[in-house]
Amino acid sequence: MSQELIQAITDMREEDAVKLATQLVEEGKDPITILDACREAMSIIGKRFETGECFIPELILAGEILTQISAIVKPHLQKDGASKKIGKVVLGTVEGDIHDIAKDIVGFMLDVNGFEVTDLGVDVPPAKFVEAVKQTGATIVGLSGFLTLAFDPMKFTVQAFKDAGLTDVKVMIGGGQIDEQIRQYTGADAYGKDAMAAVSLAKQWI
Ligand code: B12
Repeated sequence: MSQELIQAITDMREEDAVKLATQLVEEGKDPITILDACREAMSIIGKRFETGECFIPELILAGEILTQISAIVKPHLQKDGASKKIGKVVLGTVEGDIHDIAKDIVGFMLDVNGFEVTDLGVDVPPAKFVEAVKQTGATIVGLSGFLTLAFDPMKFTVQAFKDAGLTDVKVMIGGGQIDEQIRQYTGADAYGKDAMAAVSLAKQWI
C-alpha cells in the first residue's frame, strides 16, 4: 500500500495520492510509515528533476500533494503521542524569496520529530523573525532561501537577532544555493543540507 502511495505521488495522481493516504490513516497504518513513503516519493521526484525528466510544474504539484497529505497525517501523529514537543523553532523563507516547498518539508520533518514549529511563510523580513522569537520563546531559528538574493536577507536576519539582544538564539540556514561559505558570510550558527540535517541540528541545540 505504501508502494502504491509512492507510485501515485510520483505519477502526480493528486486525487489518488490523497485518497490512498486517507485510506491508510483510516486503516490505522503507522503515520510515520506514510510520511516515509512521501519522503521517498519526493526524493524520486527530486532526482527526476535533476535529470530533466520532470520540470517546475511537477515540483509545485508534488509540493501541493505533500502539503495535503501532511494535513491528513499530522493529527494522527499527535494522537500517537509521537509529537510530544521537545523544543521550539521559528522557520521561514527570507525576505525577497518565495520558494517554500523545501521549507515546508523542513518544517514538516521538525514537527514530526517533536519540535513546535512556527512557520512564518515566505518573503519574511528580519523584524518579523525577531518578533516571532520574542512571542514564542523559540530558541532555534531556521532560515530558508533559494536565491542568491537571499544571502543578504539571511545576514540581516542574523544581525537583527544580535541587535535585539537575542544572542542565545541558534540560527540554521539552508536551501539550494546555501553552503558553508554562505553560512560564514551570513554569520548563522550552522548550515543544513536537507530536512534531516535540520532535525539533527535542532536536536543538538536543545
Ligand atoms: C521549484 C522552483 C521554483 C518554484 C517555487 C515553488 C515553491 N512553492 O517553492 C517557482 C516556479 C515559483 C520558482 C520561482 C522562482 N525561481 Co525558482 N526554482 C525552483 C527549483 C526548480 C526547485 C527548488 C525546490 O523547491 N527544490 C525542491 C527541494 C525539496 O529540494 P532541496 O533543495 O533538496 O530541499 C532541501 C534543502 O534545500 C534543505 N533546506 C531548505 N531550506 C532549509 C532551511 C534550513 C534551516 C535547513 C537546515 C535546510 C533547508 O532541506 C530541503 C528538504 O530536504 C530551483 C532549482 C533548484 N535545483 O534548486 C529553482 C531556483 C531556485 N529558482 C530560481 C529563480 C531564478 C527563480 C525566480 C527568480 C524565477 C523568475 N525569474 O521569476 C523565481 C523567484 C521568485 C522569488 N522572489 O522567490 C533559481 C535561483 C538562481 C539564483 N542563483 O538565485 C534556481 C536555482 C533555478 C536556476 N537554476 O536558475 N522557483
